[in-house]
Amino acid sequence: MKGKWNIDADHLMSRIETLAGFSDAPKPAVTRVLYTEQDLAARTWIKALFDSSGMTVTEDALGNTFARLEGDDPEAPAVATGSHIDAIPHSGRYDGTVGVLGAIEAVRAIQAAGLRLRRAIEIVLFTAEEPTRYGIGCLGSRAMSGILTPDMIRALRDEDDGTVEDARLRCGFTGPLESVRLERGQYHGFIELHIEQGPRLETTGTMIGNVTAIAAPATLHVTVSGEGGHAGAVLMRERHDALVAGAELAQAVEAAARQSGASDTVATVGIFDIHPRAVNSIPDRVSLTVDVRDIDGQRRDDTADRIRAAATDIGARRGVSIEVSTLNTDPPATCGPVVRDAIAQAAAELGHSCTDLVSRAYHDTLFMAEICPVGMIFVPCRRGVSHRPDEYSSPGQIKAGVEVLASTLVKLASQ
Ligand code: HGY
Ligand code: MN
Ligand code: MN
Repeated sequence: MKGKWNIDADHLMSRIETLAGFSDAPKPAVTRVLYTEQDLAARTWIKALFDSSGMTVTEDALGNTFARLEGDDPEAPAVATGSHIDAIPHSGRYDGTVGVLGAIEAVRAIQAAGLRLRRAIEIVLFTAEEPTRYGIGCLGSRAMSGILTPDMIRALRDEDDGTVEDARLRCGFTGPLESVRLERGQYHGFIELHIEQGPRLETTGTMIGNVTAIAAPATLHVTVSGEGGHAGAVLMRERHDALVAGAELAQAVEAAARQSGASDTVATVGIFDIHPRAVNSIPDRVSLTVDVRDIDGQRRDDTADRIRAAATDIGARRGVSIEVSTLNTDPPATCGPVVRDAIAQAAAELGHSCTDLVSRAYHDTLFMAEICPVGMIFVPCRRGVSHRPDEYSSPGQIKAGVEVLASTLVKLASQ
């Protein structure tokens, strides 16, 4: 049944544009990093939207923000939805924001329809889905799941050696870190609306993606230490050049992923820092971060092992020391029937084409899966582009996603 909901797509798109304005990058790019002024200004703006929706708003010790629309049965675990509003440097305006602003619009449509629901609906604005500031993704949901403990949070540092503690308290997010963790069963189910960040929906002409599984990342930190020296004086046969060793390792990262034999295995060197970075000095130290992902945890770990073995071989051959430390190896998540069936029924009732697919990006849903049954609704994005300023999803596509989200929330909140 098409057009069941009265979704104001124009208003939603204008809100996405307003949110994109809270940025440390010139338009059309967006940069919005955890606990920065722009992040806090954006949060304040979102909380005002929550307030004007008549929802009660709470925040936890990391800044995860919860907006609650009460149901008829206060004993029944709520249905949760939400996403993130932080944005990696020089990226787009739809990643995460569609799931937060879309949830607000879905709840508004549900209220406008005058529906009484058994279960409360909670919209969650997760703190720091992106790894930008502290090097680890999904900081807020990872802490909610208990996988990231308070002591592990206290050990995190940003590139200025700043701590989460100092930053969160300065932003007014007080309270013990121990209070962030949510018990299993806290929610009846969690659904995240998100752009696909891949080309599948667009190339198949499908409006809605019903996510089956979420690939999980492992993050390796690599430090290569060589001898450095004068670029003119040290002969080639005497060199222990950290950069060239690091470059060879970067190629080994690509080879390690290709060797898995599965297209679901991906590996990326996203950060490559050089020291002392002087035109006439042989680099004596480089540091790299390696992001390895797969929907199959064992295959991903085997790929990481191949990378470690390559580091040992390169280090021995080139006479440099290579240290590989593991920051995180997260379990992939499976989206269960409780939420997935509701998404499929909602899309069918609304007349939107729908297909099952894997999420190659990770999301807060990955960690919410430790707390309750989860699912994700994907909408197409142009040429699958994301984490770039030209990221785009159309008003019609986002509207369809919000309609399916509204119907899915009603189904789950009525159970
Ligand atoms: O990297 C990711 O998959 C997510 O966009 N943070
Ligand atoms: Mn992202
Ligand atoms: Mn995202």
